[in-house]
Amino acid sequence: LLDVSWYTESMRDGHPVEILDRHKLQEFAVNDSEVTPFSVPSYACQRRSTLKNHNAVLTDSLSLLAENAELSDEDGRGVAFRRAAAVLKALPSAVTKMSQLKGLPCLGEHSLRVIKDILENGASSEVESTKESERFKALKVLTGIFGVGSKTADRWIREGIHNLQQLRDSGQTLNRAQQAGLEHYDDIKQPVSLAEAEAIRGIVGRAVASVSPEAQIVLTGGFRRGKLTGHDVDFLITHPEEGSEVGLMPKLVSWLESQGLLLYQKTTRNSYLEGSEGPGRPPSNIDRFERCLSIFKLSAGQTGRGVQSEETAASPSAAERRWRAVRVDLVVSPISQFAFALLGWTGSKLFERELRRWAGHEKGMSLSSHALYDNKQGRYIRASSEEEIFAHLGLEFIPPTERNA
Ligand code: DCT
Ligand code: MG
Repeated sequence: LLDVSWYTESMRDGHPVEILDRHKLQEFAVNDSEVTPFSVPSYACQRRSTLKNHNAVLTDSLSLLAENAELSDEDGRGVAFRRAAAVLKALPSAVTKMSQLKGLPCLGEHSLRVIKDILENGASSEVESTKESERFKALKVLTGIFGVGSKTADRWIREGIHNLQQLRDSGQTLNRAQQAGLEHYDDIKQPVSLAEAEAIRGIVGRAVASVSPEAQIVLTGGFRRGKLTGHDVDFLITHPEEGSEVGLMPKLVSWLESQGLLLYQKTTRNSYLEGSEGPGRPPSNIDRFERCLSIFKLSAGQTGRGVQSEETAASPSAAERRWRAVRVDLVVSPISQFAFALLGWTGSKLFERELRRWAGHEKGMSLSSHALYDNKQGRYIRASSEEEIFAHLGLEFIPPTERNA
Protein backbone atom coordinates (compact mmCIF):
# COMPACT_ATOMS: atom_id res chain seq x y z
CA LEU A 1 0.00 0.00 0.00
CA LEU A 2 2.71 2.44 0.97
CA ASP A 3 6.27 3.24 0.06
CA VAL A 4 7.66 -0.08 1.19
CA SER A 5 10.86 0.75 3.05
CA TRP A 6 9.32 3.63 4.96
CA TYR A 7 6.15 1.71 5.70
CA THR A 8 7.84 -1.32 7.23
CA GLU A 9 9.93 1.08 9.24
CA SER A 10 6.91 2.88 10.61
CA MET A 11 5.20 -0.43 11.33
CA ARG A 12 8.17 -1.51 13.38
CA ASP A 13 7.75 1.77 15.18
CA GLY A 14 4.23 0.66 16.01
CA HIS A 15 5.28 -0.60 19.42
CA PRO A 16 4.22 1.69 22.23
CA VAL A 17 6.67 4.34 23.33
CA GLU A 18 8.41 3.50 26.54
CA ILE A 19 7.28 6.06 29.08
CA LEU A 20 8.44 5.67 32.64
CA ASP A 21 5.84 5.53 35.33
CA ARG A 22 6.19 7.75 38.37
CA HIS A 23 7.69 5.02 40.54
CA LYS A 24 10.49 4.25 38.15
CA LEU A 25 11.16 7.93 37.68
CA GLN A 26 11.57 8.42 41.41
CA GLU A 27 14.63 6.18 41.28
CA PHE A 28 16.30 8.64 38.94
CA ALA A 29 14.93 11.84 40.32
CA VAL A 30 17.00 13.97 42.59
CA ASN A 31 14.62 15.45 45.10
CA ASP A 32 14.81 19.09 44.26
CA SER A 33 11.70 21.17 44.62
CA GLU A 34 13.28 24.29 43.05
CA VAL A 35 13.71 22.67 39.66
CA THR A 36 10.84 23.21 37.25
CA PRO A 37 10.34 20.16 35.06
CA PHE A 38 10.27 20.68 31.30
CA SER A 39 7.22 19.81 29.29
CA VAL A 40 6.96 18.78 25.62
CA PRO A 41 4.28 17.05 23.55
CA SER A 42 5.01 13.39 22.89
CA TYR A 43 5.12 13.24 19.08
CA ALA A 44 8.07 14.98 17.40
CA CYS A 45 5.68 16.29 14.73
CA GLN A 46 3.87 18.31 17.43
CA ARG A 47 7.06 20.08 18.37
CA ARG A 48 9.16 22.83 16.83
CA SER A 49 12.72 21.53 16.61
CA THR A 50 15.17 24.09 15.31
CA LEU A 51 18.88 23.43 14.78
CA LYS A 52 19.56 25.06 18.13
CA ASN A 53 20.31 22.35 20.65
CA HIS A 54 20.99 23.13 24.31
CA ASN A 55 21.75 19.52 25.13
CA ALA A 56 24.25 18.48 22.46
CA VAL A 57 26.39 16.35 24.79
CA LEU A 58 23.36 14.32 25.85
CA THR A 59 21.84 14.08 22.36
CA ASP A 60 25.16 13.14 20.72
CA SER A 61 25.53 10.31 23.23
CA LEU A 62 21.99 9.03 22.70
CA SER A 63 22.39 9.37 18.91
CA LEU A 64 25.55 7.28 19.03
CA LEU A 65 23.69 4.53 20.88
CA ALA A 66 20.87 4.85 18.32
CA GLU A 67 23.37 4.50 15.50
CA ASN A 68 24.95 1.47 17.13
CA ALA A 69 21.52 -0.15 17.55
CA GLU A 70 20.60 0.58 13.91
CA LEU A 71 23.90 -0.81 12.67
CA SER A 72 23.22 -3.93 14.72
CA ASP A 73 19.74 -4.33 13.22
CA GLU A 74 18.06 -3.48 16.50
CA ASP A 75 15.73 -0.91 15.03
CA GLY A 76 13.34 -0.81 17.98
CA ARG A 77 16.15 0.23 20.30
CA GLY A 78 17.43 2.64 17.69
CA VAL A 79 14.09 4.42 17.46
CA ALA A 80 13.79 4.57 21.26
CA PHE A 81 17.17 6.35 21.52
CA ARG A 82 16.30 8.65 18.57
CA ARG A 83 13.03 9.65 20.25
CA ALA A 84 14.77 10.29 23.55
CA ALA A 85 17.42 12.44 21.82
CA ALA A 86 14.70 14.37 19.97
CA VAL A 87 12.90 15.21 23.22
CA LEU A 88 16.12 16.62 24.69
CA LYS A 89 16.80 18.60 21.48
CA ALA A 90 13.42 20.28 21.90
CA LEU A 91 14.12 21.57 25.43
CA PRO A 92 14.53 25.35 25.83
CA SER A 93 17.68 25.07 27.95
CA ALA A 94 20.32 22.63 29.17
CA VAL A 95 19.30 19.81 31.49
CA THR A 96 21.26 19.99 34.73
CA LYS A 97 19.20 17.80 37.03
CA MET A 98 17.34 14.54 36.52
CA SER A 99 14.29 16.02 38.25
CA GLN A 100 13.80 18.39 35.31
CA LEU A 101 12.97 15.36 33.16
CA LYS A 102 10.00 14.33 35.25
CA GLY A 103 6.98 13.68 33.06
CA LEU A 104 8.82 14.06 29.74
CA PRO A 105 7.69 11.59 27.07
CA CYS A 106 9.90 9.05 25.27
CA LEU A 107 12.57 8.83 27.96
CA GLY A 108 12.91 5.12 28.70
CA GLU A 109 14.84 3.56 31.54
CA HIS A 110 17.89 2.98 29.38
CA SER A 111 18.04 6.56 28.06
CA LEU A 112 17.55 7.95 31.57
CA ARG A 113 20.44 5.81 32.81
CA VAL A 114 22.68 7.26 30.09
CA ILE A 115 21.59 10.83 30.87
CA LYS A 116 22.12 10.32 34.60
CA ASP A 117 25.60 8.92 33.98
CA ILE A 118 26.53 11.98 31.91
CA LEU A 119 25.06 14.49 34.36
CA GLU A 120 26.86 12.86 37.29
CA ASN A 121 30.13 11.71 35.74
CA GLY A 122 30.53 13.87 32.66
CA ALA A 123 30.32 10.85 30.36
CA SER A 124 28.40 7.62 29.88
CA SER A 125 30.46 4.48 30.27
CA GLU A 126 28.22 2.66 27.80
CA VAL A 127 28.69 5.36 25.16
CA GLU A 128 32.45 5.43 25.69
CA SER A 129 32.80 1.65 25.44
CA THR A 130 30.58 1.55 22.34
CA LYS A 131 32.70 4.24 20.68
CA GLU A 132 35.85 2.24 21.38
CA SER A 133 34.47 -1.15 20.39
CA GLU A 134 36.12 -2.76 17.38
CA ARG A 135 32.77 -3.91 16.08
CA PHE A 136 31.21 -0.44 16.13
CA LYS A 137 34.28 1.09 14.48
CA ALA A 138 34.24 -1.57 11.76
CA LEU A 139 30.49 -1.18 11.19
CA LYS A 140 30.93 2.59 10.83
CA VAL A 141 33.76 2.29 8.32
CA LEU A 142 32.13 -0.43 6.23
CA THR A 143 28.61 1.07 6.15
CA GLY A 144 30.28 4.38 5.32
CA ILE A 145 30.86 2.85 1.88
CA PHE A 146 28.00 3.88 -0.39
CA GLY A 147 25.99 0.75 -1.23
CA VAL A 148 26.96 -1.17 1.92
CA GLY A 149 24.26 -1.78 4.52
CA SER A 150 24.49 -3.18 8.02
CA LYS A 151 23.81 -6.78 6.93
CA THR A 152 26.66 -6.81 4.40
CA ALA A 153 28.99 -5.10 6.87
CA ASP A 154 28.10 -7.67 9.52
CA ARG A 155 28.86 -10.55 7.13
CA TRP A 156 32.23 -9.02 6.23
CA ILE A 157 33.10 -8.47 9.89
CA ARG A 158 32.35 -12.13 10.59
CA GLU A 159 34.77 -12.96 7.78
CA GLY A 160 37.45 -10.86 9.47
CA ILE A 161 37.12 -7.69 7.36
CA HIS A 162 37.26 -4.58 9.56
CA ASN A 163 38.60 -1.84 7.32
CA LEU A 164 38.90 -0.73 3.70
CA GLN A 165 42.32 -2.25 3.12
CA GLN A 166 41.15 -5.65 4.39
CA LEU A 167 38.12 -5.33 2.13
CA ARG A 168 40.28 -4.50 -0.90
CA ASP A 169 42.60 -7.43 -0.12
CA SER A 170 39.77 -9.88 0.54
CA GLY A 171 38.70 -10.34 -3.06
CA GLN A 172 35.04 -9.93 -2.02
CA THR A 173 32.77 -9.42 -4.98
CA LEU A 174 31.43 -5.88 -4.87
CA ASN A 175 28.42 -4.68 -6.81
CA ARG A 176 28.61 -1.57 -9.00
CA ALA A 177 27.41 0.76 -6.24
CA GLN A 178 29.89 -0.63 -3.72
CA GLN A 179 32.77 -0.37 -6.20
CA ALA A 180 31.93 3.29 -6.77
CA GLY A 181 31.45 3.77 -3.03
CA LEU A 182 34.88 2.33 -2.25
CA GLU A 183 36.52 4.33 -5.01
CA HIS A 184 35.07 7.65 -3.78
CA TYR A 185 35.07 6.81 -0.07
CA ASP A 186 37.17 9.77 1.12
CA ASP A 187 35.13 12.33 -0.81
CA ILE A 188 31.77 10.88 0.20
CA LYS A 189 32.58 10.82 3.89
CA GLN A 190 33.36 14.55 3.76
CA PRO A 191 30.27 16.64 4.57
CA VAL A 192 28.69 18.49 1.64
CA SER A 193 28.59 22.25 2.22
CA LEU A 194 25.62 24.51 1.44
CA ALA A 195 27.74 26.22 -1.25
CA GLU A 196 28.35 22.84 -2.89
CA ALA A 197 24.66 21.93 -2.62
CA GLU A 198 23.71 25.24 -4.25
CA ALA A 199 26.25 24.71 -7.01
CA ILE A 200 24.76 21.28 -7.74
CA ARG A 201 21.28 22.81 -7.60
CA GLY A 202 22.34 25.22 -10.33
CA ILE A 203 23.74 22.45 -12.52
CA VAL A 204 20.81 20.06 -12.06
CA GLY A 205 18.41 23.02 -12.49
CA ARG A 206 19.96 23.80 -15.90
CA ALA A 207 19.83 20.13 -16.85
CA VAL A 208 16.13 19.91 -15.90
CA ALA A 209 15.36 23.12 -17.81
CA SER A 210 17.03 21.81 -20.94
CA VAL A 211 15.14 18.49 -20.98
CA SER A 212 11.78 19.86 -19.72
CA PRO A 213 11.55 23.68 -19.65
CA GLU A 214 8.53 23.91 -17.36
CA ALA A 215 9.65 21.32 -14.83
CA GLN A 216 10.43 22.53 -11.32
CA ILE A 217 13.17 21.48 -8.97
CA VAL A 218 13.36 21.86 -5.18
CA LEU A 219 16.24 21.22 -2.80
CA THR A 220 14.87 18.93 -0.08
CA GLY A 221 16.44 16.92 2.77
CA GLY A 222 18.55 18.59 5.44
CA PHE A 223 19.40 21.67 3.36
CA ARG A 224 15.69 22.58 3.12
CA ARG A 225 15.61 22.38 6.93
CA GLY A 226 18.34 25.02 7.08
CA LYS A 227 21.30 22.74 7.72
CA LEU A 228 24.65 24.10 6.53
CA THR A 229 26.10 20.66 5.74
CA GLY A 230 24.74 17.27 4.74
CA HIS A 231 25.83 13.79 3.82
CA ASP A 232 24.20 14.19 0.41
CA VAL A 233 22.09 16.57 -1.67
CA ASP A 234 18.43 15.70 -2.18
CA PHE A 235 16.27 17.07 -5.00
CA LEU A 236 12.59 16.71 -5.83
CA ILE A 237 11.49 17.40 -9.38
CA THR A 238 7.96 17.77 -10.72
CA HIS A 239 6.06 19.17 -13.71
CA PRO A 240 3.00 21.49 -13.42
CA GLU A 241 1.09 19.36 -15.91
CA GLU A 242 0.18 15.91 -14.55
CA GLY A 243 1.76 13.23 -16.72
CA SER A 244 4.41 15.48 -18.24
CA GLU A 245 6.89 14.25 -15.64
CA VAL A 246 6.80 10.80 -17.27
CA GLY A 247 10.13 10.05 -18.92
CA LEU A 248 11.80 13.07 -17.34
CA MET A 249 14.24 11.10 -15.19
CA PRO A 250 15.88 9.10 -18.01
CA LYS A 251 16.27 12.29 -20.07
CA LEU A 252 17.74 14.14 -17.13
CA VAL A 253 20.17 11.32 -16.35
CA SER A 254 21.26 11.06 -20.01
CA TRP A 255 21.87 14.81 -20.10
CA LEU A 256 23.97 14.72 -16.93
CA GLU A 257 25.86 11.68 -18.18
CA SER A 258 26.57 13.28 -21.55
CA GLN A 259 28.21 16.17 -19.68
CA GLY A 260 30.38 13.75 -17.69
CA LEU A 261 28.76 14.85 -14.43
CA LEU A 262 27.87 11.41 -13.04
CA LEU A 263 30.46 9.08 -11.55
CA TYR A 264 27.72 6.57 -10.75
CA GLN A 265 23.95 6.42 -11.07
CA LYS A 266 21.20 3.93 -10.57
CA THR A 267 17.60 4.77 -11.27
CA THR A 268 14.91 2.79 -9.52
CA ARG A 269 11.21 2.81 -10.09
CA ASN A 270 9.51 3.54 -6.77
CA SER A 271 8.25 0.33 -5.20
CA TYR A 272 5.09 2.07 -3.99
CA LEU A 273 3.72 2.25 -7.49
CA GLU A 274 4.61 -1.19 -8.69
CA GLY A 275 1.46 -3.16 -9.21
CA SER A 276 -0.52 -0.67 -7.17
CA GLU A 277 -3.86 0.07 -8.69
CA GLY A 278 -5.80 1.29 -5.68
CA PRO A 279 -8.26 4.16 -5.78
CA GLY A 280 -6.79 7.44 -6.91
CA ARG A 281 -3.87 5.66 -8.49
CA PRO A 282 -4.63 4.67 -12.05
CA PRO A 283 -2.30 2.09 -13.62
CA SER A 284 -0.93 4.85 -15.83
CA ASN A 285 0.73 6.25 -12.71
CA ILE A 286 3.28 3.46 -12.91
CA ASP A 287 6.70 4.83 -13.83
CA ARG A 288 5.85 8.33 -12.74
CA PHE A 289 7.68 8.41 -9.47
CA GLU A 290 11.32 7.56 -9.80
CA ARG A 291 14.45 7.89 -7.77
CA CYS A 292 18.02 8.18 -8.95
CA LEU A 293 20.82 7.53 -6.50
CA SER A 294 23.97 9.07 -7.90
CA ILE A 295 27.50 10.13 -7.25
CA PHE A 296 28.02 13.53 -8.80
CA LYS A 297 31.33 14.88 -10.09
CA LEU A 298 31.56 18.45 -8.83
CA SER A 299 34.34 20.60 -10.25
CA ALA A 300 36.16 23.06 -8.02
CA GLY A 301 35.29 25.93 -10.35
CA GLN A 302 31.60 25.20 -9.99
CA THR A 303 31.40 26.11 -6.29
CA GLY A 304 33.71 29.08 -6.54
CA ARG A 305 35.16 28.04 -3.18
CA GLY A 306 37.22 25.04 -4.15
CA VAL A 307 36.39 21.56 -3.00
CA GLN A 308 36.75 20.12 0.46
CA SER A 309 38.48 16.81 0.82
CA GLU A 310 41.33 15.30 2.74
CA GLU A 311 44.31 13.78 1.07
CA THR A 312 44.96 10.09 1.65
CA ALA A 313 47.74 7.80 0.54
CA ALA A 314 45.34 5.98 -1.76
CA SER A 315 44.12 8.91 -3.83
CA PRO A 316 45.27 12.40 -4.68
CA SER A 317 43.40 15.09 -2.79
CA ALA A 318 40.28 16.58 -4.28
CA ALA A 319 42.12 19.92 -4.45
CA GLU A 320 44.76 18.36 -6.70
CA ARG A 321 42.14 16.64 -8.79
CA ARG A 322 40.08 19.86 -9.03
CA TRP A 323 36.84 17.96 -8.43
CA ARG A 324 35.14 16.00 -5.69
CA ALA A 325 32.52 13.27 -5.56
CA VAL A 326 29.17 14.16 -3.94
CA ARG A 327 26.20 11.90 -3.23
CA VAL A 328 23.10 13.27 -4.98
CA ASP A 329 19.55 11.88 -4.79
CA LEU A 330 17.03 12.83 -7.47
CA VAL A 331 13.33 12.11 -7.13
CA VAL A 332 10.64 12.83 -9.73
CA SER A 333 7.05 13.12 -8.54
CA PRO A 334 3.80 13.74 -10.41
CA ILE A 335 2.31 17.10 -9.40
CA SER A 336 -0.69 15.36 -7.78
CA GLN A 337 1.67 13.78 -5.22
CA PHE A 338 4.12 16.65 -4.99
CA ALA A 339 3.04 17.99 -1.57
CA PHE A 340 3.36 14.50 -0.05
CA ALA A 341 6.72 13.94 -1.72
CA LEU A 342 7.99 17.33 -0.54
CA LEU A 343 6.87 16.66 3.02
CA GLY A 344 8.32 13.14 2.90
CA TRP A 345 11.69 14.14 1.47
CA THR A 346 12.26 17.13 3.71
CA GLY A 347 12.72 15.04 6.85
CA SER A 348 14.16 14.79 9.36
CA LYS A 349 13.93 11.01 9.35
CA LEU A 350 12.54 11.03 12.87
CA PHE A 351 10.08 13.83 12.08
CA GLU A 352 8.77 11.76 9.12
CA ARG A 353 8.53 8.63 11.22
CA GLU A 354 6.60 10.54 13.87
CA LEU A 355 4.24 12.05 11.30
CA ARG A 356 3.41 8.56 10.05
CA ARG A 357 2.98 7.28 13.60
CA TRP A 358 0.73 10.23 14.46
CA ALA A 359 -1.33 9.64 11.32
CA GLY A 360 -1.75 5.94 12.06
CA HIS A 361 -2.22 5.95 15.82
CA GLU A 362 -4.04 9.21 16.39
CA LYS A 363 -5.94 9.77 13.15
CA GLY A 364 -6.53 6.33 11.63
CA MET A 365 -4.77 7.46 8.47
CA SER A 366 -1.83 6.15 6.46
CA LEU A 367 0.68 8.75 5.35
CA SER A 368 3.41 8.11 2.80
CA SER A 369 5.48 10.30 0.51
CA HIS A 370 2.79 9.70 -2.12
CA ALA A 371 -0.54 10.02 -0.40
CA LEU A 372 -2.68 10.27 2.70
CA TYR A 373 -5.30 7.56 3.07
CA ASP A 374 -8.17 7.75 5.52
CA ASN A 375 -8.62 4.19 6.78
CA LYS A 376 -12.11 4.80 8.24
CA GLN A 377 -13.53 6.56 5.21
CA GLY A 378 -11.65 4.26 2.85
CA ARG A 379 -10.48 7.10 0.65
CA TYR A 380 -7.43 9.11 -0.33
CA ILE A 381 -7.23 12.70 0.84
CA ARG A 382 -5.90 15.16 -1.72
CA ALA A 383 -3.53 17.96 -0.81
CA SER A 384 -1.61 20.47 -2.87
CA SER A 385 0.57 21.94 -0.13
CA GLU A 386 2.36 20.84 3.02
CA GLU A 387 0.09 23.18 5.01
CA GLU A 388 -2.97 21.26 3.80
CA ILE A 389 -1.45 17.93 4.85
CA PHE A 390 -0.74 19.17 8.38
CA ALA A 391 -4.33 20.49 8.53
CA HIS A 392 -5.76 17.12 7.41
CA LEU A 393 -3.67 15.47 10.12
CA GLY A 394 -4.99 17.88 12.75
CA LEU A 395 -1.50 19.23 13.39
CA GLU A 396 -0.23 22.77 13.65
CA PHE A 397 1.92 23.58 10.60
CA ILE A 398 5.62 23.18 11.33
CA PRO A 399 7.90 24.91 8.79
CA PRO A 400 10.90 22.94 7.41
CA THR A 401 13.45 24.75 9.61
CA GLU A 402 11.56 23.54 12.67
CA ARG A 403 11.45 19.89 11.59
CA ASN A 404 14.97 19.14 12.82
CA ALA A 405 13.83 16.51 15.32
N1 DCT B 1 13.71 9.89 4.54
C1 DCT B 1 12.82 9.26 5.40
N2 DCT B 1 13.01 7.97 5.74
C2 DCT B 1 14.09 7.30 5.29
C3 DCT B 1 15.01 7.93 4.43
C4 DCT B 1 14.81 9.25 4.08
O1 DCT B 1 11.84 9.85 5.82
N3 DCT B 1 14.26 6.04 5.66
C5 DCT B 1 13.51 11.30 4.18
C6 DCT B 1 13.81 12.22 5.30
C7 DCT B 1 15.00 13.00 4.88
C8 DCT B 1 15.06 12.82 3.39
O2 DCT B 1 14.32 11.65 3.11
C9 DCT B 1 16.45 12.76 2.86
O3 DCT B 1 17.18 11.70 3.47
P1 DCT B 1 18.68 11.91 3.96
O4 DCT B 1 19.48 12.59 2.91
O5 DCT B 1 19.16 10.59 4.44
O6 DCT B 1 18.48 12.84 5.23
P2 DCT B 1 18.90 14.33 5.48
O7 DCT B 1 18.01 14.81 6.56
O8 DCT B 1 18.92 15.10 4.21
O9 DCT B 1 20.35 14.18 6.08
P3 DCT B 1 21.73 14.76 5.50
O10 DCT B 1 21.67 16.23 5.79
O11 DCT B 1 22.81 14.09 6.25
O12 DCT B 1 21.78 14.46 4.05
MG1 MG C 1 20.20 14.53 2.64
